[in-house]
Amino acid sequence: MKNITLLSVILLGINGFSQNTKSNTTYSNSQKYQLVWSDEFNTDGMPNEKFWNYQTGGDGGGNNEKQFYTKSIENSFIKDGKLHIVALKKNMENCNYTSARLTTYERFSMKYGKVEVMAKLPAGKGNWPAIWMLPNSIQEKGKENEDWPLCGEIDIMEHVGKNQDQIHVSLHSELYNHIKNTQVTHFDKIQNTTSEFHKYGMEWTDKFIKFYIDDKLFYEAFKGENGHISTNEGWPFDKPYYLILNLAIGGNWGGEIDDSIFPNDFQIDYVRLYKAK
Ligand SMILES: [Ca+2]
Repeated sequence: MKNITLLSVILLGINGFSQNTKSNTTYSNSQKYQLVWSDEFNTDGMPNEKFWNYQTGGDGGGNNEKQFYTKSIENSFIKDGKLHIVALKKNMENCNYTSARLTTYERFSMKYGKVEVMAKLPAGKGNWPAIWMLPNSIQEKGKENEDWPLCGEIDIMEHVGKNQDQIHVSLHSELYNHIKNTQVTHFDKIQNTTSEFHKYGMEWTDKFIKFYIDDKLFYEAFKGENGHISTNEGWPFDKPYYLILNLAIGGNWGGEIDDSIFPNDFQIDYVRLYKAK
């Protein structure tokens, strides 16, 4: 999933808002992490704008997607401890569907660390929920700006409803991206992704990126190995990235849309971001 919407420029670096800095966790390689940012979605109503930025509009996300992203509480709201991103069959400008895309851009970004998102995916042909990251550099104007795919992209979870329970993770770069069909990607079946919550995780250091589902290693890539040359063109993952949660409809990958699936509800129990201790 790519997104080239431009917003105003503020680089927050790895500092940001923190709800809870007390919890510690231990991960697979026994590296210890400290929670530095989280949203447990405990307060009903609109998502907290101290934590989340909306990217709105119907530009198709560079993939010919069919939704119009809004800031309406119809399309994203918190209820009973969960964030709901809801796609609706509703006309908005030139689009036949509405949905939401929330990001931590200008709220929190991180270089290295660990991401954990507990989510239950929406079922149905035509949808395309995603948990992913882009670097601040895609939004910068002027000298620091990097266009996609040179900037890089980290896809922690992608699922298209037409392939039920097939979870994809990907790393995109100038040398490896889906336009050239050279992206670094991995997919596999995970049971009950649309009926149960699963934890989608990513561990990121200056040497590797590893993806986890329910704390089990799903895929790993190492800088400088297997063609991942260590320059920015091959491994653009040494700079601050922000997190994105969205529910796309249709498009080049989402495909044909079954209009009976709406309202289509992507539920997120929590987002937790950690730094290595
Ligand atoms: Ca929660």
